[in-house]
Amino acid sequence: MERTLIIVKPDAVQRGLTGEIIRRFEVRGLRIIGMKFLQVSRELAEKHYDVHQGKPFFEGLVKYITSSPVVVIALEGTNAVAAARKTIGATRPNEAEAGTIRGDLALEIGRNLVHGSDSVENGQIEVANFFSAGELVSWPRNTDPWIFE
Ligand code: DAT
Ligand code: MG
Repeated sequence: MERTLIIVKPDAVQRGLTGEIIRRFEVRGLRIIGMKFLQVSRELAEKHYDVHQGKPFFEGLVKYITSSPVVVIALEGTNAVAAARKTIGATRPNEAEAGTIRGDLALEIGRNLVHGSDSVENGQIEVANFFSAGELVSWPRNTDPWIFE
């Protein structure tokens, strides 16, 4: 089953949008297998955003993600990566479709509320970066047969 890492970013937590954002993934049908509240360290932020090292926005991005607590969530599901990205919407909130998290709740790229893994491979890697094996719960959800064919 595919896995994706969701980060409810500092702006979302500060704005009281944590529940609203979790709700959207939950009602989509993705299964929560891990969740925790933490302040991201600089070291973990640099690892998570390694692909963006050297870009002009990198320093601001690290400052933003480490500035205040976040909620990290590991989700599982068929097509979990692509489904979560659709639910999140385009990176630039002004280009995100209405109905998506960013399209409904955000305005600017540096305050875009939520992270979702961008490939199946990165989903596995990012979940492992934020969760130890013991923090992930493999559980049969009673609604699974009504959501997964
Ligand atoms: P996404 O978060 O949609 O996966 P990404 O991986 O390309 O987008 O970039 C990670 C974050 O970095 C993104 O959420 C916001 C920030 N970012 C990306 N491109 C940027 C840019 N051109 N200017 C400022 N911030 C940017
Ligand atoms: Mg990305």
